[in-house]
Amino acid sequence: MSLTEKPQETPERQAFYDAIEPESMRALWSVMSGIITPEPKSDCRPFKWSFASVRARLLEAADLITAREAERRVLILENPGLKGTSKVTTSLYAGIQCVMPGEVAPAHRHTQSALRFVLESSGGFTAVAGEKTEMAFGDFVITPNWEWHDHGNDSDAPIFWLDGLDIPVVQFLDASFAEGLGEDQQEITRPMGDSAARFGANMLPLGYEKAAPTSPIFNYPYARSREALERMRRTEAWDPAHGLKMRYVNPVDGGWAMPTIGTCLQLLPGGFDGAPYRSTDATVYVGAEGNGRALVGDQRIDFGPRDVFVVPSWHELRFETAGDVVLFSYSDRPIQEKLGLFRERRGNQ
Ligand code: GTQ
Repeated sequence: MSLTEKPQETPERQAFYDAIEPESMRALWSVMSGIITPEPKSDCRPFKWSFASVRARLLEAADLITAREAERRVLILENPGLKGTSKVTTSLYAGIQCVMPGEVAPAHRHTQSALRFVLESSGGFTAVAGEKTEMAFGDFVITPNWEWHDHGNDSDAPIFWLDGLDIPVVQFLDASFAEGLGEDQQEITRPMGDSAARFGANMLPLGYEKAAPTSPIFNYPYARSREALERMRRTEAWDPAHGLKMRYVNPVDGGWAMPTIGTCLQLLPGGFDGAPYRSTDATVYVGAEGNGRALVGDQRIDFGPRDVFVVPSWHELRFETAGDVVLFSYSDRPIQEKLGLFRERRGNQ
């Protein structure tokens, strides 16, 4: 028997399939080539959302509903190959959230983990587990699963950020729990900057023991990450496919910052003509600085700052740039690594 070819159908075989169907049975050989494929086969498509379009739609939405009534005023970035599923890739969710001046998105918690990548802010904040943090452009902010979180905007301009959540993973596992606090904002029990001081200074409180799978740092400020890339470029240790690509780490164990979502920041220098690369983790990219081009399979994606685009699993990806480009990205790589499923390939075989 071959994994790639289905045995010939005959009227007798079809009659047999029809007979066992009401008995909740299915012949493996009639479906095997569709469920055990020689290479990843996904409905997820390469696609780009321009920030300008989503931003304009969010401002329209702001006339229709408050953040409080909506709970979260978010436009989901739904992959056109996965219509009706609220997924950006098979395993992950993306949305762009808007909080208008003076608004709050009320406190709630859920078993889904969330990341924020701040796209536009002149004074937004989020509170997570009793601590508030300011959200500035390019900051990567984490909401670990089951922690209370609420968002607000003290400034006089709307704020926008990208939400990345593991909603499809939790849905797949039938492990969703959620509840509201019943109040707009949770009680603040720790001063701003507390977790950055404890865990973000290349030190840990003596005797600290890992208590959760998520990094205890919940804001990785853009200024620090960007500075690291700028200093690294002087060594010119460019990766042919990724330029300079750094992953955000959990300082407690050196692993990914989140258990289900891997996050990275990368710098591509001006004039980059990247080598082809593919991997099994479908990836969501967000422009932070500069304009560039991603060649994904046979598609060409021109992107600029704050645009969001998707590279599906096992699609060849190549980057080209004119000037410097900085990209934030996230994928389900930590899950695939834990399960021994992650694969990558360089070159264009
Ligand atoms: O900010 O808590 O985009 O609960 C989707 C679900 C954002 C949030 C989303 C959420 C949130």
